Amino acid sequence: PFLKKLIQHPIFKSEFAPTTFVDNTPELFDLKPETQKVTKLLNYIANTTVNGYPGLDSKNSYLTVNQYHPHFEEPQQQLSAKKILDESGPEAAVEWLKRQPKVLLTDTTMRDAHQSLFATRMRTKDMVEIADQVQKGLPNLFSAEVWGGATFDVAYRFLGEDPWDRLRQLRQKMPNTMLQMLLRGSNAVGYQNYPDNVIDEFIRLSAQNGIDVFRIFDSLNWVPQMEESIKMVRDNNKIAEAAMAYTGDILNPDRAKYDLHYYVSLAKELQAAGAHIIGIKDMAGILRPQAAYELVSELKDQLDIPVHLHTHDTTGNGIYLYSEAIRAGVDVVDVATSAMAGTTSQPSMQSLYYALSGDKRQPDLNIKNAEKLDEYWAGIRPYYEGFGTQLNGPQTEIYQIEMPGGQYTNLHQQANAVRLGDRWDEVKDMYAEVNQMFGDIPKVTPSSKVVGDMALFMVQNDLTPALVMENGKQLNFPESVVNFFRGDLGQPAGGFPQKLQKIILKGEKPLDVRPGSLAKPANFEIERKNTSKILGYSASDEEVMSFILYPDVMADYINRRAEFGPMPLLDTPVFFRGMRIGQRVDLKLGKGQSTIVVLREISDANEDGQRSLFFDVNGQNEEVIIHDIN
Ligand code: 3PY
Ligand code: ZN
Repeated sequence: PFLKKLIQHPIFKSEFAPTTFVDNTPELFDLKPETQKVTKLLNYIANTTVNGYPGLDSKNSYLTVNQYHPHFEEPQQQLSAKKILDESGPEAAVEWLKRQPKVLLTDTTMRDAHQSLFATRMRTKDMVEIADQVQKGLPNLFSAEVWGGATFDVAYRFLGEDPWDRLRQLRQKMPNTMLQMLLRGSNAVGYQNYPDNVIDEFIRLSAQNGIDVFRIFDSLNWVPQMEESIKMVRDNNKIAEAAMAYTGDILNPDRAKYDLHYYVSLAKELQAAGAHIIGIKDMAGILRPQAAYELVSELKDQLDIPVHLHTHDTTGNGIYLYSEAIRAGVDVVDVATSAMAGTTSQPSMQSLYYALSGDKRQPDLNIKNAEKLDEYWAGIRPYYEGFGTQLNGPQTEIYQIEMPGGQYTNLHQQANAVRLGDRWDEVKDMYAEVNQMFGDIPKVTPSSKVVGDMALFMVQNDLTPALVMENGKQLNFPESVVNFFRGDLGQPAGGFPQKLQKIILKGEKPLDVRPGSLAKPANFEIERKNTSKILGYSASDEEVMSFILYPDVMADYINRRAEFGPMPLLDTPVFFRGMRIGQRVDLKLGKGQSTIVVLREISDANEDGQRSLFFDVNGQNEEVIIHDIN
């Protein structure tokens, strides 16, 4: 567009155009916002076409959009949990839940399923496109888990998207379904502790943008780290589900640290702290079916509040353990649609439905609708396959290794990145050894990252636990490990292993209080000023919050957005793979507005490594020059 304006300008057309003409004619740069958007997106597409998408093997076959899209009638309005929550508050919603004879379902397809299957790469577009049909087709869900955990930073970092915007769009499409998020207690949606006023503000904004149910956990099951969040969720009139990270094996006397008594007293503490629901967060999928029966029976006996069970199917026994938990009276279980279920993800909702045929607690699921929706998800899953580990069966070794489903795909990628891909088995075994060195801790974000970082570090440096104890003083431990031993994530049950702590801290004194109680509160006015300066306009509360949580990630996102424009509008195959010669794409920039782009030709790289891509945009020629980094 710039060149076109230049060439068509009357002065330029005349033979008197001075050499300073371009500099002195600023209106050449006044491109209409729509044109600017197209230019930026073309830049993104051209770049991705030539240089690929980070982490994706460009040799994979190109996929085109091929989506099956079901259409359901609006269901007869019934008394949904969402309606009760909005009209009568969280206590009433919980009382309603307690009265339900059938087991209820949380659909994790839009959060944990893709976090655990393909490193959280699912794009907002692919969710929003089907969200209203999920609500219509599955009106009896307890909730849809759609936010939190890793989705927040991955959206900015890898997808060029604003997670707040994702939440608002889903809220709008699913007004009658409770939306749920995973909140890492004092770590919010990050990997470190934040001051209490940041946690409070984050919860207020999440509630305001659409979250109804907050599943709150602490990676060390340390209740003081969860109390502020529970209180704040209650203050916002939303549902506070406090989750216990399940570790060890209550059936195994050799893992006595995490016995039935440990979990029951933890649950009682959380109930006393104000939890509306107790969550059992079996993030690795190691809860044995018989243990699920015993644990849920005991909790149902000893608590006044409902119990919500979460697992991952990594070990292959998900449906069996759910069935035992349902027999013991669990109120809600987490499932994903079949195409996004199994292995490191949640068990399949459709399989669970059939597993409970003839059972009076069989969930109230319209199975035909669920199967039709599944066709949609099956259609989009191939876009993301390149980010997964392609596990094709149960991994029973996880019973020993205890690695969370969400970490499995990620750590594998990290191992590849530091050239330990062919030593992945060693990394996994080391993970279990590090857990014992660290005193046997729950492993879930961020404590799982600490254990993973240490395992990678030890394999990379050919270290054994004995060598660490011997030579530790000379070793430069990963930052996350030092922070953990300093008490920055809080206190593990039974305290830190003191000898190792001394070695790792090299004389530094550890904390023994809640880190948030020492952290300087954020000054939101100063943060707002700084954020607005970077953005070049007055920052929203959400933007300020994102900058507080992830300053570098946000700065990078802002730069990319300035360079590449509205990337979330692109179809997923184009976003990840760019275009092929001859392909035609409709950019759909605004309501009913079509911008048809055809990629005509890609030149060979010149000696500076530059290629020209020739596009046809609504019939006009456009050339984009890209540096080929390969
Ligand atoms: C997260 O914190 O993102 C998790 O999913 C932990 O299991
Ligand atoms: Zn999970």
